[in-house]
Parts: sequence; structure tokens; C-alpha cells
Amino acid sequence: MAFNYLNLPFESIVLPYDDEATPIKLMGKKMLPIVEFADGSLSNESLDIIKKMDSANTLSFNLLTEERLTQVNELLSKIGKDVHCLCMPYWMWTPEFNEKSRKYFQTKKEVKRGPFNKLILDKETYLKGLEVTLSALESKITTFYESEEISIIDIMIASHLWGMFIFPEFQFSNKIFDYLQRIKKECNFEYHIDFWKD
Ligand SMILES: N[C@@H](CCC(=O)N[C@@H](CS)C(=O)NCC(=O)O)C(=O)O
Repeated sequence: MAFNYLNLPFESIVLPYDDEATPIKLMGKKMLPIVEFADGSLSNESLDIIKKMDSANTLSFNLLTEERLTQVNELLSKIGKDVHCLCMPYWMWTPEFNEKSRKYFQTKKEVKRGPFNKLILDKETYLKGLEVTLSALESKITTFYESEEISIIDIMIASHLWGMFIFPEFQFSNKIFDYLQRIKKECNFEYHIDFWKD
């Protein structure tokens, strides 16, 4: 999303989820995304990556004061808690996965969250949690998050929320839906295009 917004050319390579060797070889730990810059240097921290590429600060990193960063990280962790429980059982059926990586993903994630079938049986709990978090988020959105212009904060939030489009029958409120569409338009972003293009 950020690279498109900044109009930066990039090539995206999707690694199989069970590929531990590549990220460990590159960065010493199994965590994505990893970016290799034109000068050959590497980074696996999204915010550092975007900040480095946004030299003109068009994504207003200055809005991310220490206080706001704490606030936004709290919001993201609340969103993540429910979105992950609701969506992981569905994400594993996207073309990102094959049989082997799907099994690896499920086994790994069930250690923390419990059986995937139970997550779906308990969906109302997570949906309710998400509804509470999103209605608090609504009060922060004017055109974007506490701003009339898009900022890095919107990219952080949208990247945590897009996943919900896979959850059957889920509907964002009109306000959140319109907010996400504004971000999508600014970033020329197509969810999961990497998996569906040739
Ligand atoms: N602080 C990092 C966090 C990246 C992160 O949490 N990546 C997840 C995927 S979204 C990951 O690679 N987790 C390891 C795993 O699931 O095996 C960032 O913002 O880029």
C-alpha cells in the first residue's frame, strides 16, 4: 500500500508460509515482510521500511507522536486479536497456501489460539469484540484518522482490517467501509492481487 502510494516501483515475491530458511538466512528470524532495497540493504520492519522510502514525508510520519503511536498500537493489537481468530481459518484456504504450508500454519497458530474449528464456533465473541473496537475507531475518523489527509496511521490500520473481507457475511459499518475505500483509492491497492495474477 505504501509503495503504491509513494509511486515506487517494486517487485513482490510471496514466500510459502512454511519457508523458514529464506527469512532466517536473510534476517536471522522467521518474519515477513523483508525488503531488499536497491542498494542491497535489507529490513523486516514495515514502519522503518516505509519511513526510509518516504524521504519527503508525504505520509506525515510526524503525526505518529509517541502518544499517538501508543494509542494506534493499542488499537492494532485489539483489532489483530479478533481479526486473527476470525480470519486465520479462512486465510489458510487462499492461494497463498499449499497443503504443506497450510498444515504448518494451522499447527503453529493453533498453539496460541486453540483449534480453528472452535474459533469459528465462537465467532460471535470475536465479532462482538471487533464491533466494540471499530465503533471506537469511528470516532477518530474524520476523512482519515484524526486528519483530513492520508497518513502512515491509515496504512497501519487498513492493513490490519483488509483481512476481514474474507470472513463470510461480515460487513463493515458504512463509515469504516468508506474510510477503507478512501485508503484503497489513495494507495491504488488491490487486496491479494499477488495471489490471483498470473
Ligand atoms: N514489526 C513487524 C511485524 C511483522 C510481522 O508480525 N509479520 C508476521 C506476518 S504479518 C510474521 O512474519 N509472523 C511470523 C509467522 O507467522 O511465522 C512489522 O511491522 O513489519
